[in-house]
Amino acid sequence: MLMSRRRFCHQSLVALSITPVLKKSALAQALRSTGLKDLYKDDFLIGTAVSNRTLQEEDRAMLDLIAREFNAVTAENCMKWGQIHPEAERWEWELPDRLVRFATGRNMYILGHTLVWHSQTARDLFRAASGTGVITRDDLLRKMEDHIRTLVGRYKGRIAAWDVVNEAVDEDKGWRRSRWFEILGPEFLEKAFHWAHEVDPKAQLLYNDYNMHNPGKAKFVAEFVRDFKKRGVPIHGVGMQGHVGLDYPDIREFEASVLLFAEAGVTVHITELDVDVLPQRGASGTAEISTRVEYSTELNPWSDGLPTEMQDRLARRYEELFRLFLKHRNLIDRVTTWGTSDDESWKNNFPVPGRTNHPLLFDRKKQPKPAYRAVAALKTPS
Ligand code: 9MR
Repeated sequence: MLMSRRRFCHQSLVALSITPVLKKSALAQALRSTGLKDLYKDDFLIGTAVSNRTLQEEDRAMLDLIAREFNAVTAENCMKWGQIHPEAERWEWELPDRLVRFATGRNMYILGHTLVWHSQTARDLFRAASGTGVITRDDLLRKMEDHIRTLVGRYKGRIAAWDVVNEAVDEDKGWRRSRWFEILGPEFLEKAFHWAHEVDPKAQLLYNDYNMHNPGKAKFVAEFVRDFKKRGVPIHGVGMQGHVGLDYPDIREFEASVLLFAEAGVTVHITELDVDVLPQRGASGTAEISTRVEYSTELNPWSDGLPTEMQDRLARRYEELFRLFLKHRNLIDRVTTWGTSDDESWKNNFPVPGRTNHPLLFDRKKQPKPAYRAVAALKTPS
């Protein structure tokens, strides 16, 4: 399975012979020069998403932290269609090039996110060339092909894996009725996979979606993955985003989906992990980005920092998730958190704008949280 894993040969941590009292400081010391990526080097890649701000400002502190802790990076936003290819003849290469330079120089696994998605598209993508009406099927296919060939081609051999299609399934209702689907039908997925594969036959090609623990959604995805494989459509992996909460979903549902995708013949990537600690209201336990819930102070209880008891709950939840990932380390290629420190998380503004969320492994001062230590401790001999 993991060509990628073999490429990364990091020095392993010297076994720590420590008493429980010393454990925390010994761990901290050991991790100063190394990171989670080293602890998990025999299990799976450990990744993070890199924000536009980090790339624009060339934020040294953040980039150093990323290089120390992670061996895989995903562009959080800068490779999405609307950002990298905002107009038919305009490509914005600067930020993606910076990311690829940074990661290539450090021998990191780079994940291209994402080739075809219904959200964050270019303004004119679905408009007819004449400027009025909807684009024809053939013209849209041509645009998609040109986009994929140009983007995958530019980074051929350097981007190890692509989220080829993102979020094309509408929970347990089947295909999402997106513009892509309305104009092209489900065939758009196959075309995207074929073109990406033609351009870079060595790249791992993934289908990526949220709420993949939902049994109906997982079944639908596993079925089309099987069908693709049977018909020679080049799909190699499924991305389970993993935008979860402290008590949803049930870990057993998450596990059932990992097994289902593995049985369908692909590897599993955990692509966008974060754990929402804030109160839920309505349909807020989802990553459907059109969801909006109005702000109120009751929905924002930890604006001055996360109390110890909540830090512990978060740590236990991360521990539970990583125990599951370790249990299925032969099926899982990569675990990526959706951002590095809490201040940069999309969860501060979703689904309620303007809150203070604490979903990641590093706090607002870029310091490791108890959740980080819980994840590290799973791989540290005591
Ligand atoms: O984290 C991303 C955020 O900065 C963007 O505003 C948002 C809007 O599209 O997208 C976020 O990332 C999404 C990812 O690309 C796909 N899965 C869901 C993620 C969270 O919305």
